[in-house]
Amino acid sequence: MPKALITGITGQDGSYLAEFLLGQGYEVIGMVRRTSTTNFDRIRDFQDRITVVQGDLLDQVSLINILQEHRPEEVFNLAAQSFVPASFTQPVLTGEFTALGVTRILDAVRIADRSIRFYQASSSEMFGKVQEVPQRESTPFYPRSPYGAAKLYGHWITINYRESYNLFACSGILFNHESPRRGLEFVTRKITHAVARIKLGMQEELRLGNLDARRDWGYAPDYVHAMWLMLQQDHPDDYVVATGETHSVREFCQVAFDHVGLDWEKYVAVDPKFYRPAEVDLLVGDPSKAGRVLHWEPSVTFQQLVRIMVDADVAALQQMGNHTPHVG
Ligand code: NAP
Ligand code: F7E
Repeated sequence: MPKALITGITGQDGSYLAEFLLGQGYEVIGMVRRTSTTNFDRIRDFQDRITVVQGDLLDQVSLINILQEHRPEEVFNLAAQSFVPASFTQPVLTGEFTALGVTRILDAVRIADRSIRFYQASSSEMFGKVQEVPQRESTPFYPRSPYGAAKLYGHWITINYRESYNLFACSGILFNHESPRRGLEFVTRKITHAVARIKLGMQEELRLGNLDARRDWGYAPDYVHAMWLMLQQDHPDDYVVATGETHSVREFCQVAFDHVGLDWEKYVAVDPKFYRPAEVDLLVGDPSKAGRVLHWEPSVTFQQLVRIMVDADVAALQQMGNHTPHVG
């Protein structure tokens, strides 16, 4: 039975990846950081089928100990401070988690077992102020946030450890991917959750920032499959994973409100509070290398994604009644 360690297993991608690996017959070790209350909502359904271990990207000793004790063959480094606005208010902490954290775990791999196959969760945010459209593996980077800069460090240190120590280390440059498990503060889930609340009479207005921003939005379960495929190849490499389509935040609102029979313009208000000090205006990826080498392709269209998320939020709210948080 192959064994994999997932850092960030309590996050959106970690939970989907764990389910996927269990389906492939893996033994799954999930690293969680210690907190005073547990935050296992996304992994509750299969928690009894995985091994949860405590560790933190800030604490290298914990990383070395986990690798030495559990001896995984594959490590998926998904843990990070992943919310771009928080990276402007906590830039140093974001650098510790999202940039130096990658070195800590790569070095733990180097010390514990150099035969481990390693996946690093890189991001389209590294393209930032885009230098080419669409963005591909060879496109020059120009990050526009402390998060993007931290991810770029993580990307290059992964390549450096591959070249310096011959590690099987891959970097997946993933464009935005969403699902009903997306955190409530990210724009897609903020919209679909608000649409459901408005439809059910629990909320009257949705306040958003820049409606003109364009993103290449895919479906998270498709993207964790691509992560796994990268580690099954003969050689380690870096891949863009994207749909190749771009849509604005405004279009996302339109499709989401339309789906429940509402006119988005009556409910959405622009609030400059949600503008960023520097914005990424346009992202659209070219996933042709992932298609050619990994035989990967997205299975869910933009319209389907929006509807999946709205339907899930409506169903969850109907089930939970009025006890859900309102995200401002
Ligand atoms: P997410 O939902 O924000 O999950 C992040 C995970 O990291 C959580 O499990 C969190 O634990 C954990 N974490 C944070 N700081 C940690 C630390 N110091 N030590 C250990 N664990 C820590 O993110 P996601 O959307 O699943 O994304 C997964 C990865 O892909 C992230 O690295 C993200 O930056 C990257 N990425 C995401 C996208 C996307 O569109 N989703 C695109 C490109 C790249 P808690 O539950 O304790 O907070
Ligand atoms: O913003 C605009 C905002 O926070 C998308 C992370 O997973 O994907 C994600 O980063 C766009 C931005 O995601 C609101 O200005 C408008 O242009 O959903 P987001 P992100 O910043 O693209 C990348 C690939 C990652 O790697 C990251 O970890 O939407 N926007 N109004 C808003 N965004 C938010 N959050 N809230 C608003 O009210």
